Amino acid sequence: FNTSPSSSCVQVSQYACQRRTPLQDINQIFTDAFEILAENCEFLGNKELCKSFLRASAVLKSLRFPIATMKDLDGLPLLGNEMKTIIEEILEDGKCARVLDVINGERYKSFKLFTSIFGVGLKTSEKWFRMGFRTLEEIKNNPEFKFTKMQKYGFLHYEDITSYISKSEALEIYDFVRDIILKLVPDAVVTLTGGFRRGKERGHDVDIIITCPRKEKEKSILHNTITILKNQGLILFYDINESTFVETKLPSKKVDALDHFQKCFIIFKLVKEGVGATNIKDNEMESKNWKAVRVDFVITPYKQYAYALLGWTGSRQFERDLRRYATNEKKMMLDNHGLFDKTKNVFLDAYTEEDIFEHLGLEYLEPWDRNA
Ligand code: DCP
Ligand code: MG
Repeated sequence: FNTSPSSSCVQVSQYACQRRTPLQDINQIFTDAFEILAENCEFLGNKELCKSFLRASAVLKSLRFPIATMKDLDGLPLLGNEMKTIIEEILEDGKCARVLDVINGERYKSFKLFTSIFGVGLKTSEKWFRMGFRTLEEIKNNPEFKFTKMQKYGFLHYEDITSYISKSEALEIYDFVRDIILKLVPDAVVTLTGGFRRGKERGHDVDIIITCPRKEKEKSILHNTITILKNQGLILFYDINESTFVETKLPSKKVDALDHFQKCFIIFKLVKEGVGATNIKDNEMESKNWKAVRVDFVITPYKQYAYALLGWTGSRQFERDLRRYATNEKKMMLDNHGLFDKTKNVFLDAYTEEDIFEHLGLEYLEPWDRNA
């Protein structure tokens, strides 16, 4: 797998699902540049160019050697002239003027700031930017603004939510929640997914996926768990989206479509033992003994669990390439709910991620090799 710069003998696939992409990225100087440019395109609504930058970045992330000369790019897919110009400039100067322009640009800076608030997406950012706002203070203190409840709590816990969650914090929450769920439903399956499952040491949220092999038994888990957590005072905010999943519906054609499973977006109160247990008056000198942490719960029927797990493990770019591969190379449709074979006109059952890779004719990749 791409261990040598003389890539003549190794063909690098254009699909991340046919390459191993471990966590360690030895071409980060280039992939960071591409990802900033991609993000800027996303903020500008230029989806095609955004895709091109992300695919180029993902190709470089899969290499097991650092790009040292332009010759090292020979034979690599998805690196057109636009991409090569950027790589060449970084090789020569250690930086790229186009990237510097982006990160110093008003629009990029504002969108970065606005989208960092829980509950604020591209549409709201665009609106605020057009209205002339540039800082969080201007927005927070504007009496005319009507914020959603999510945004209100996003502002309230802004510092905590925008700081990183460590793996040990994620595991602490996961263990705690799993114990509660297993007391409710002993044969429930509770899995820590997202970036932490791919081996990341830090993340921006804790993604937990839940199912039960006994049909329909998963249905009571979410509300009962939330009630218990609420009673313990551990929920700062929550928003439950009920399932709109329909088993007969074909997988979505949109690559980034959200899934229809029951889920809950939470701001969890992670209490740190032994911190801030001072008896000094409420406001003075008291260090806060808890941290607000973003947690997502996703509940799936057992039949869809493997697909949901694969979908929620990510990375986002890995998922996009899996779907693109299924569509273009296999005449199949893949999303978080299932895999439909258009040639045979059937949904393909899968109970493990290995089953899904097999249906797609792909060599199995472990979660830690999916860091595209
Ligand atoms: N995902 C999804 N539907 C959503 C949200 C996420 O299918 N509504 C998928 C896409 C990601 C994976 O779940 O590949 C995890 O999403 P995150 O945004 O939590 O990303 P990571 O966990 O990979 O990174 P981070 O450390 O930023 O949380
Ligand atoms: Mg995550």
